[in-house]
Amino acid sequence: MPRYDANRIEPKWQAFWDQNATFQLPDEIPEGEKKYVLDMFPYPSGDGLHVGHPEGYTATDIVCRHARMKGQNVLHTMGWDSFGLPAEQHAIKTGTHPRVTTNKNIDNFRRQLKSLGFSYDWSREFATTDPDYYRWTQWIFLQLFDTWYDPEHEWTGPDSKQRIGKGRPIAELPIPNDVQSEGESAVRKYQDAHRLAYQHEAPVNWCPALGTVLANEEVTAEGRSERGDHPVERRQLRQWMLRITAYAERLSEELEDLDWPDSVKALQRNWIGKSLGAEVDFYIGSQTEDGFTAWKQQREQTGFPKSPDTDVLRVYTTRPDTLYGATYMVLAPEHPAVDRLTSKDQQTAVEEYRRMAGLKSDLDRTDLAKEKTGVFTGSYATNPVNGQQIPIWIADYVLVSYGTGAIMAVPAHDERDFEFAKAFDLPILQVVASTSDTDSTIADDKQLLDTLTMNEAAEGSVHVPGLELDEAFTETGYAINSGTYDGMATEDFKPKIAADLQEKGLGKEAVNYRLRDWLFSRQRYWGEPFPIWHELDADGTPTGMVRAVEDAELPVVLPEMEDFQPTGTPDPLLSKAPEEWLYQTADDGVKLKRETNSMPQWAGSCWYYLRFADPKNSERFIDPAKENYWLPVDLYIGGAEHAVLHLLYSRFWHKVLFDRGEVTTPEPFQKLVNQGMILGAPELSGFQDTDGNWVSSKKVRENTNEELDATHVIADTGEPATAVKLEAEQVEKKGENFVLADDPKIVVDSRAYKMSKSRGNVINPDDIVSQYGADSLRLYEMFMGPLEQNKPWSMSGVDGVYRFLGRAWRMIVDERADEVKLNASVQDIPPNEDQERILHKTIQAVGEDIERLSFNTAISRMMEFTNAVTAMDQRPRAILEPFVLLLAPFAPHLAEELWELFGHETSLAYEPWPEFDESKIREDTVEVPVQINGKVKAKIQVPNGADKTTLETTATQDETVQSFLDGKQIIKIIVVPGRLVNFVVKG
Ligand code: ANZ
Repeated sequence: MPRYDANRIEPKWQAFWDQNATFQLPDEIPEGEKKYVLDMFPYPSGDGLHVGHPEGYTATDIVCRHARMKGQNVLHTMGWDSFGLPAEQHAIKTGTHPRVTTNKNIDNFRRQLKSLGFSYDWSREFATTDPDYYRWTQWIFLQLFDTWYDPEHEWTGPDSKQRIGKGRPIAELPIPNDVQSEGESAVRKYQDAHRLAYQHEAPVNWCPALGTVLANEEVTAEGRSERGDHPVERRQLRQWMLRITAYAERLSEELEDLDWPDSVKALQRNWIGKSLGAEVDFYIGSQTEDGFTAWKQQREQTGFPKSPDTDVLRVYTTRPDTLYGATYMVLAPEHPAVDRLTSKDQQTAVEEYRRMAGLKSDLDRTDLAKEKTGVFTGSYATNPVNGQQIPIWIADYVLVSYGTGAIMAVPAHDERDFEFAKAFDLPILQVVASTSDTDSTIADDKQLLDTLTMNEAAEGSVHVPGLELDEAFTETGYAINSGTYDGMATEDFKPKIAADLQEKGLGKEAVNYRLRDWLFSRQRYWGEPFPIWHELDADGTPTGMVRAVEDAELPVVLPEMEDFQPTGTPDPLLSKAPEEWLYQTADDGVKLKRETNSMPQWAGSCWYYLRFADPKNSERFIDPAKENYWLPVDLYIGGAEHAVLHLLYSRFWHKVLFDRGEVTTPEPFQKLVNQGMILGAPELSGFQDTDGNWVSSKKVRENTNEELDATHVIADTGEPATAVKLEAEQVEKKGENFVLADDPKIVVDSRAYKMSKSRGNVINPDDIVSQYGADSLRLYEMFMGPLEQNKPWSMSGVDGVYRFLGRAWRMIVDERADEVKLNASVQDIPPNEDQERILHKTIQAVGEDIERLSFNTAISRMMEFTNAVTAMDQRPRAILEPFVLLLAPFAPHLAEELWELFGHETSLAYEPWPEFDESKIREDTVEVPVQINGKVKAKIQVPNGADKTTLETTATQDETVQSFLDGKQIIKIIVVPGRLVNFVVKG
């Protein structure tokens, strides 16, 4: 029986596309227009494909299939982001090499993706774990290593037109004379300190129980490991860092011209966190009036130095207008001046505090809700504007990595400072008021400032009467208690004081970015080895000097290892590698040891889109001509979870390559779309026991074949389960939740949630393919709703599109015949006007909808077509064939099968997309209302597009109209073609 049988049709066409290499691009650059459509390539996890993957992948597949039919050259391919933690964790548990696990998972992903009929050029497939690929990841790292950043350097873009300004990366670093004169080793140190890839002692998350260092993403908000929930400590370790901050300005500003969702642009800008303010120096030299005066005089001469001398603390503030309200200073516990400033009697307290702070993450430290902690250093600084001496504290709410690592604290106007001042009884001085009416200000500043004697402040015993603010006043307003600036509006005061400070050499305007340099080291085996040697002295001790692995020696292939157990120290796993891998002697006789850190998983995904355009090139990471033709990516679709890091990191690498003249576009991804999340079906959300554990309904049902009762135990929790069949009368709605009527202890949650194994609401695409077919899965995922929206899965929805495909099949195929043949109503006759109209309307709508990525509406239009044509006894082939072409991007297997049935011998993949004819869409006749003195009295039928005369004659001759005109005098006839005829009459 030739019913619609996806399981017969789909493997047949998948084999056909494979054998005929239907979607394979030639290696050479084609002629004509290009379209580069990219999916975010997956991490091949052991769980296999998730229904979220085919959502974006179907969308891009439709765009690609449509573009090919429109005659464009389409680059569309797939690969694997296959380094990563899970394969390594599996290796630790089972001893299986991560490569084995990874390859197995890749095979499974490839099989699953092929079963969905995506039109990838599979000849371009690669994995980030292939040495042929990571050879170039290492090469790009060396470009970063070989590029210097000097904030003083004027720079012009590689196209020599694009003026990029100061502080841009340079390939040749000018070496200052004094460095040069110190000899080669000083020069090398100077260079190392200016590289885009540099080494730095940075705090890492060290997890003793797992014996490994964790990435920030692997640490929970509670400061424990995501895996296993073990405590995580902060440790200082030598790390590779990438100087992404050198690109902060461009990464923020150059988002402007991209066709990306506003929300993603906002997230990126926010992450980069550009803020405008000022740097100000507070004097910490001899705390006498003479000392301070001398310092100020000297500054008037020298101006504001590039880097602060040891007699000052430099702060970064976004509110220089609050300078008069600074009542104490705070240094980050790690600030280099702390040792110098700590007085003898405060030493123990300071040391203890620094140790404690080192154990906390930045997130913990800056959490507003956390109780403020800190210690007085025993020293004082002088406020440059008023000579006031204020105590210097250390506290962990100030981060060493932001601004200058030191702040002037203005408790009256900053919430964190306010809480801190309250906790330690430090003075609070209001310097901004909401009104310019200075009479209403509360304090006499003279009297107030007099109360701030050093000792009292240090003891925290100063109470300022009349100034009991309940909370920090963080808004802008007008200056008070600010000397000659009193009464100035904040907006005017900020630039004014910055300029005044600059003139006196005490401060200057400054920009800051929240973005931090990118910590690029991991301590794992399953990552790209760094192409770096450490030089050793005769005893085998590292000298601190590094050198790049020679180009000819790339790739640095991962050593073969069998033991994947963590070292148990913060030493990377690669330090267990065989000696022959680890050590070498250079041509110049220097003993070398390999870098044993590995790169983070982000590295491989930073540039894969470039390699897809030239995946087999063994000479270069990409042929410049191919880069020039294919880049940038025209459409990039993927999950919103990559809105910040992946996109930011790849933009950064791309810009470095651009600056080095290796690529020709400043941005990699022109248009970006985030697909919405597919949530679990509400009916699969499952059950929650009174402890809040989720128990999937599937699990509950699977556990027993019979109806559950109190004697059965819920699989995951061991709790007894009462009857849990989801019958409407058994559940009661309680707020957002439903509870089982006969056992309110079990909550039935009917909302749609993100699919997760623990909730048991995961749908496996394989099951849908075997039950309904890939075309149904594809169509359903596109029909669920707008691409960008989150939407819940529904089995009945799948059933609905499956029935539509069955109808489309029956519209063309004779289901009652013994073999597959055309339906008798399919005839070689010319279509009538109605039939042409519906065809052309569908062509127009589907084409426009695909361009707008509005796939759900396109599918509706095809459903309408199918319903209309199925009702016809005679179905001209001339409207069915184009319909099959419209359906092809969405349900390609079914479309190919029908196309073949129509007698075509080649694939429809490159068949021209049907053209729609505007004239065919127009209805032939239209109905036009006829008014007598503005009231509709009749309707007339006129040919579409009829002119004024025709309308007027037809109306005048219409019987009904004549009956109204009878005996009346026509004064005027108003005709609006296509719209109305109005007779103005008298009598
Ligand atoms: C004085 C002041 C007064 C501030 C006031 C704010 C309000 P954004 O906008 O995020 O750039 N700050 C500077 N460096 C810091 C560090 N290393 N750790 C913690 N806080 C730091 O924040 C800039 C403001 O955050 C700066 O402006 C500084 O406090 C604080 F009414 O200076 B402000």
